Amino acid sequence: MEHTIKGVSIELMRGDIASQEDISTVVNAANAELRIGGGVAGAIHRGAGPGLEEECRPLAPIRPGEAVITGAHNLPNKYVIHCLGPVYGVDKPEDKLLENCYRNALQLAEEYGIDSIAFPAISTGAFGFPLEPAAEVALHTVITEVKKLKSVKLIRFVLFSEKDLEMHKKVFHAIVGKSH
Ligand code: AR6
Repeated sequence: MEHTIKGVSIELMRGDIASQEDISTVVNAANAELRIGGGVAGAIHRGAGPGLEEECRPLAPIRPGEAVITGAHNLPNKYVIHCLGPVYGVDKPEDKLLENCYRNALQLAEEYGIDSIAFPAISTGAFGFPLEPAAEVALHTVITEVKKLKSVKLIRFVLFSEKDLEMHKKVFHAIVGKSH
């Protein structure tokens, strides 16, 4: 699914965040230490190779909602933006911290003149954020930020399962149907 808002293409698709060959920057659902982990962080660090952890070391630890940028090493991209999502029920307010992840990632992308960025569904795996409210925060934040973007022209959400993709589509249409 693809939809253009104010000249920025927003795509929702099913896939693996570590195999986005046509995208310049991928976002990592990181841990505070910016180390290899499970889920997205595992796929990204395995794809990038050990050089990524090495580059990350002096940037860690990061706080919930924060984003930092590194090279992509052996991944087929130019940069990785590492975001620490909130642990649901622990890091509060969860919505605000999750919103900060998406906003800070897009701000960093603008600072680096990045034209295309792919996000996973941050915090919805090991960190336990329920999918529907997480999709609402993610899509609402991105759609709100679109008007500020100059260099970013493509924002892709890469969802791991069909169920996750369908939920994001439903939420996206509800938001866009209301305001655009
Ligand atoms: N590509 C796209 N999405 C994926 C992939 C993939 N390769 N693998 C999993 N997902 P998670 P979090 C989905 O747990 O909740 C890590 O261990 C997954 O189904 O990766 O922010 C870190 O080290 C889910 O919908 O991130 C941290 O400690 C979503 O991506 C912690 O987990 C996010 O799941 C971060 O937890």
